[in-house]
Amino acid sequence: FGKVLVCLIVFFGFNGCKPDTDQPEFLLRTALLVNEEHTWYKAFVYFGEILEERSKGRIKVEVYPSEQLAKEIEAIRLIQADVIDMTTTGSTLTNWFEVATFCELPFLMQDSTDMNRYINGPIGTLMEEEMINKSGLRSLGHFERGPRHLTSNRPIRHPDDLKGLIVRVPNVPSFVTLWKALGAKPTPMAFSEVFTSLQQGTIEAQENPFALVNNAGFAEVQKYLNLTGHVMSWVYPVVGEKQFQRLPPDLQKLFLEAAKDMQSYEHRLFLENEKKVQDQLKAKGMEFIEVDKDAFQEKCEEAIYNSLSPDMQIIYNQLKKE
Ligand code: CS2
Repeated sequence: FGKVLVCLIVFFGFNGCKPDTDQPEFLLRTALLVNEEHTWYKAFVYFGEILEERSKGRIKVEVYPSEQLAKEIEAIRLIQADVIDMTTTGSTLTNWFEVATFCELPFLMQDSTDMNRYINGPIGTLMEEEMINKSGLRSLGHFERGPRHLTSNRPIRHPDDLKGLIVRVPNVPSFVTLWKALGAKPTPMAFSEVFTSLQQGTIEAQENPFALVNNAGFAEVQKYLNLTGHVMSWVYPVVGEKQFQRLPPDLQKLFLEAAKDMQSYEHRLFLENEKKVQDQLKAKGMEFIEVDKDAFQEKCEEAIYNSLSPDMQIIYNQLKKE
């Protein structure tokens, strides 16, 4: 019923009730999981502004924060159903095609140099092809993210401290493998449910980059920021391929150019933000905990490798060798 309601609201609320004169030729609705303060939201708002200006009002973008329009998986499905148009996503796409696992595989990338090599290398090209062919989404570039860290209400310094800890993870298979292998109890859950579930105690921990921990207000319900740095990752801003193909060639060109500018804009904000958000988290009372990273890596590496299909293991070995 929820989904039907979303469709009705989207169709009639934003399309049907407005007088024709208000309607741009192309209205693109974007569902984001972050709130208005996050760099991804700001980047999409900027994208909308430059698109509207450069297309002389032919394209308009609406951006909905905090999973108000749809949770990540639903957003992908609604884009595929041509109900909404854009979102951000990454390794959640593993549910559609396996190679997406490499944009967020635990303990694979070390730094942004590795990341850029992957994105611009054969693996990045393959990912973008699969994205169109298997999930009907077109990549609009990438947003680099800071490393993911574990937050909790008891300090975690070593995998032994994790015993039985209920950790929320996104709907990403490799994350379930990771936390199981480490001795915790991973529970997949949509992002917008995490705050309340932490508050109510149905989950005890979650893991995300500094920026998102801060953005979602987790400092109110989590005391420790354990510096596990277990995953480096990026997300793709994406548009439905069907929706993209509907644009005439002149607007397609303009759209892709504006997307490049959105990526640079977001990257600037991301770099400015990384240090600032750490200070903000400390000011809100979070205690940063040094962890035995090697112990984490050693305990889960084999399980992660074994969870990959033979084809993905070949890619993994190649990436490790580079
Ligand atoms: C987010 C997601 O839900 C979350 O915790 O950080 O963006 C997550 O990274 C997904 O894997 C991206 O597909």
